[in-house]
Amino acid sequence: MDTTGTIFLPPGQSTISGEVDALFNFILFASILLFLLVVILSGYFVFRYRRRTVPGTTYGKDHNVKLEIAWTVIPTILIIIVFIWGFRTFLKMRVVPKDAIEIKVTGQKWFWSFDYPEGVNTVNELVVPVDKPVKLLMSSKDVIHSFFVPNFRIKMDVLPNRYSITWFEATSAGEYNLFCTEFCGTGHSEMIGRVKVVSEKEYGEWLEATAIPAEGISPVEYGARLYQSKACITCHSVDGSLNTGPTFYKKFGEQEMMADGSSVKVDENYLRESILNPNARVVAGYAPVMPTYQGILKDREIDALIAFIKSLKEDTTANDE
Ligand code: HEC
Ligand SMILES: [Cu+2]
Repeated sequence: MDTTGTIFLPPGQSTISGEVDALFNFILFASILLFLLVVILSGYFVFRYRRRTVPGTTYGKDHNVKLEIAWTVIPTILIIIVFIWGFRTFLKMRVVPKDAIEIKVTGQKWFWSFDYPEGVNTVNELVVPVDKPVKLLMSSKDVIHSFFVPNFRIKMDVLPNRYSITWFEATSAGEYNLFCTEFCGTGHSEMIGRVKVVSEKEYGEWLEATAIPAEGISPVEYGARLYQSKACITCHSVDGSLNTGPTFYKKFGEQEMMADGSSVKVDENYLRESILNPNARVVAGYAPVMPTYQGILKDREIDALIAFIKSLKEDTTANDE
């Protein structure tokens, strides 16, 4: 159900979003109305029944039964409505449809990775078909994260040592933001991903193309794709510009200064170590914030990334996409 969005959230693009927004707006406007009623009446009464100069003046009324019943019964009815409405929506959000596609979500410092039943793995990019329920089975490798897709109106904590589950069904194709809303550490706010909603046909094609990626393309091209799909791009540039991590431009074969004062020649083994065990040797001038890709990248993928970094020695124009 598409909605135009609320004053706080972007347009709703999932089957549940219309219901969430309607309930949210109901609570918001009922609260505003009651707030105004109480504040305006209080203000009026303070003025109307202020102490007069004539001593000994009293007013005959000290309570009003009808009024008291009204202000007890009306809020009670409102709260019952909110409870029943909210509980029904909550159940819909909790009970995963049987035919849902199941995707494993892993949160870690500081990115998201997704594992598909077909063996495909992506980083910070969740690709799903439109009009199909998708179940997310989520866990964390380190601290608590929180998976939030504003357009779908779903938000769920992602915990270490335990699975949490949420689901959604996207109602229109497009690209939507994915955030981590656990703001208790430095990097959560940088765990920005995308949810790409595509047609069923495109989804099948994408799975196929991603599952057998080395087919028909060179290791350098494959590496260039991984550089994007595995989120290296968020921290490393290929044109020499500064970022969270050092640039890959003209990196290969260089002599690199480490934080401990030693220097290292950038060769294949050093690159491999930097990807799998980034804190073993930290580049001078940078914080040790690179996540380990141990268990995420396969050997073939590491080979391709190294080939890609090597190719940036001479020419970067081919990788500007
Ligand atoms: C969250 C940010 C971040 C992401 C994502 C990231 N890196 Fe890094 N990377 C860093 C930082 C910071 C350093 C420098 C500190 C260090 O050596 O650990 C670094 C260092 C490196 C180095 C050593 C560079 C040098 O100049 O010696 C290589 C190689 C590297 N990363 C490769 C990758 C690859 C390949 C990916 C994607 C699969 C990736 N990184 C993803 C932040 C990141
Ligand atoms: Cu997080």
